[in-house]
Amino acid sequence: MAASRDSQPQTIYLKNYKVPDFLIDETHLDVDLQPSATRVNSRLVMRRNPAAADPAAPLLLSGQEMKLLGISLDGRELNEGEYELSDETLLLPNVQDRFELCVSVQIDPAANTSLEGLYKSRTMFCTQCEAEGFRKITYYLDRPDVLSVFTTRLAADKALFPVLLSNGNEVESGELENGRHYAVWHDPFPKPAYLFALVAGDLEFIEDRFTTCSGRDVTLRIFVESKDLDKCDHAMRSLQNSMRWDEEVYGREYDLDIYMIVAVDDFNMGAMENKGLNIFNTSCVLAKPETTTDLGFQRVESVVAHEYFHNWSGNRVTCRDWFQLSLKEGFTVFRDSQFSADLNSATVKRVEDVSLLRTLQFAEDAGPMAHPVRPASFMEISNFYTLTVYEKGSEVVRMIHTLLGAETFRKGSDLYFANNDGGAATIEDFVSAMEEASGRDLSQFKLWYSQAGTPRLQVTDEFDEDAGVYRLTISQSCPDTPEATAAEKQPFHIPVAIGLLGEAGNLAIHLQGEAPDTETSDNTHRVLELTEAEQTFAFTGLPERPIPVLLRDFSAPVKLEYPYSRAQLQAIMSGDSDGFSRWDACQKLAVGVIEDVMRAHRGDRNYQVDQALVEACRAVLNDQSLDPAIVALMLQLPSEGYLSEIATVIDVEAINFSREYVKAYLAGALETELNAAYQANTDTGPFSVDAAAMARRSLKNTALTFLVKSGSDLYVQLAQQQLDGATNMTDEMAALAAIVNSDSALAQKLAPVVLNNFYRKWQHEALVVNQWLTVQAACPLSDGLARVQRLMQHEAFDIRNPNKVRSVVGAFCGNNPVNFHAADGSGYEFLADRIIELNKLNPQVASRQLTPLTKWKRYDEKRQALMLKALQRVKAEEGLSRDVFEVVSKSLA
Ligand code: B3K
Ligand code: ZN
Repeated sequence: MAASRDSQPQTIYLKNYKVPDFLIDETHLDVDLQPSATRVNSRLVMRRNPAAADPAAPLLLSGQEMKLLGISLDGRELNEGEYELSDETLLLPNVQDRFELCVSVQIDPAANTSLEGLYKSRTMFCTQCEAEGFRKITYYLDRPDVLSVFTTRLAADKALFPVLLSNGNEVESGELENGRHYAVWHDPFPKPAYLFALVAGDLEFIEDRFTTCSGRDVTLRIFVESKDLDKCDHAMRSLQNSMRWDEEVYGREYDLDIYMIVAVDDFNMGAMENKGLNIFNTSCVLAKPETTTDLGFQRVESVVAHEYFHNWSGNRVTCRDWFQLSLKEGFTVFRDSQFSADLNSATVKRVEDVSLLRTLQFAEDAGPMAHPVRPASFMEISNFYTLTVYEKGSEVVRMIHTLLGAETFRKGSDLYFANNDGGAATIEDFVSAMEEASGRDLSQFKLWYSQAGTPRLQVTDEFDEDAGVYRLTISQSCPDTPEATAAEKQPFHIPVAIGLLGEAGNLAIHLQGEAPDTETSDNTHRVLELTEAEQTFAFTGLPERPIPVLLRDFSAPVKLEYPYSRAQLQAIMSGDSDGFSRWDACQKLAVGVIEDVMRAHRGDRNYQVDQALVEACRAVLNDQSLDPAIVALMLQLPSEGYLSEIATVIDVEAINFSREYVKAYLAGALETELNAAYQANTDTGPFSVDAAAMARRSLKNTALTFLVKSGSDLYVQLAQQQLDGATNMTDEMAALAAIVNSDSALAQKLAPVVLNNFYRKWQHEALVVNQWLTVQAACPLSDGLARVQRLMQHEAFDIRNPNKVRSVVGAFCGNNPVNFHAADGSGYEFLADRIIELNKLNPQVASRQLTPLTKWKRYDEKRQALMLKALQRVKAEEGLSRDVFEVVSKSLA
């Protein structure tokens, strides 16, 4: 069981950072694995840090949830009076300047349901140490600025755990008595404890190789349970592609002789970049066409890449302290998004990233947990693995890339890696390398790291026809966030990429007062730099009043307001050269049309769907020059999550009703085109996961979803045919969801049957069953809570498995707004019950699941009261984990 605390958690501040008093040159671990009584003996070669402030400081080690068996200092056993033990620390008041410390502890991995530290996942032992899990394995200086060379000896029962792995290279192995065996691993690269890993299990592996740019041969292994061996090829290819890409684009070569990935079923997040031994959630490694959707394939590719890229941005150069988390996470997300953009469609990737950011990160920025990309304080660091640190952090790096250009950015990243290799760095180190490479002053830009909240840009324009001068005036502001009021915030340095669109296409851009030679090769695209609260940019030589295409490629994570007419949006949709802006114009048009219906719905008036949207969508469907994936994205209406994020007060029912209404209307009006798109994009040949094939499936299934929405039995039957004949999970799942989510009589008659058949067919594939759970938990039809309660009783559900919790609780509370926000508050009470239950088992998952309740201020008064009541009930619970306490108390503050 996870430990609970007696006292209120302390807040930790960035401004109080101090260098460690001690360093650990060598860490020798001897781990004797037993499910309920694992013995960990450590031998630490330590010395005082010459840079420490206090040359006589006592030695304070972190450690929790373990039984101390013995301590010796330089070979002498210490008695109880020579150290002080508390729930979370071990203090040795008197140590020399150099010494060897040996500590022996006993831990209970089988009872560790927090999935942090050493734990059991099904039949295997594995670890998760980031951020502060190592202190559950042994007493240690568990902080990222203490780097040590690790040697790890593992011993376990050979029949049950034939494979024994840790970081680095295996240097020894052999047999022991009683059917046990051992292996010794040595990692030559000094690393912080959060990158330590061990695995023991009955695993098999696929193996391949990679020859690095300097000609070194690296062995690549992916370890899984034998039943999953047929699902590793895509991850292996993704790994090889990542290794090649990082050499080509960032000049980064892999450093060890072996790279291992292990897949485990019970994992709190996607994956972990432990040095040389990545541990992955099965959902982010395993993929084969029959069981995995295209989205699943893409996720595997990007997570494999992300963890691989951490070998440089995270491992070779790590973080000085956890406030710098975005230094490795923001940068690595940026790197993996560049990789995915390069390997697949750049526009599709950009649209997906921006949708996530605008829906979920913007909501985080506007809620009680809002924090800067580099937070100034926290109670529990696990709560700060957020969309802000990851996705907004990536956008901040992207802005530097935009401001500097690819070539200079690369010089900056080379400098950053060279200057900080083998060390623990800060965000300043990163930005100053970029400054040095570019000769630019990024001090104002750094406000992106310290000021929370989503900046708001308001744009007005005027055109002087006689002079041919067009002026754009942009003003910026940033709303209040917990750490600062709007008035306290300073203007950001914001790159605003623009185009100017004329009747016949994009116009040449001449910025007034700028010498012609500063123009870029593409004179129809410019990056304006907004640095003041308000700034005017004048463009000369314009033959006509242009339509401004603002924030192309989403050049900054801001909310931009400009009063576009629907005709202007249509013009951008069909005429601009930036794929992202075309999609964005379509979204804006759809938002306007859905809002029309919402207004009519509230006022009980007749609904009218603006033909502009219908015709725009028709044009998109008929445009043979467009990538089918883009067509699919343009047709998909803005999500309920996004519509909620931009609403003043979130009216869940009106949002759901209006969006569904417009969808059904489009389905009817565009039936012919949708049908044609369905037929034209149905592949009969062999299955492929290349971008073109995925694009066709995406459009085909988008068309199917619309067609089923039209209500005609014909299309429900089409979905059933697709379900029965599918040879891949993308088609199968899309058809299943279309039937389950349709309220037509035929679909509702079919739904229980197809769900049952599906379960019977896939019950032995956990990842497929999770998708089956999600489809049902997220189904917006009435009685959602009853459905979810039934799912929780199903044999396939297990509250100890985070993937199952996300598939049922997460999908219902986060992805099924009409049911979760039921007017009687039953959804809120359900979530509070789950949080209370999970708090004891797995605090990290519990606190993550709380997110929907933290947004209570965004709803009507009745719902606010009910959400508050649920939060207060959680807060009143005895023994709240630090994780849940922090989120719940900040939400109620
Ligand atoms: N670095 C890990 C995240 C660890 C989360 C710990 N609560 C995975 C990643 O971002 O690559
Ligand atoms: Zn990461």
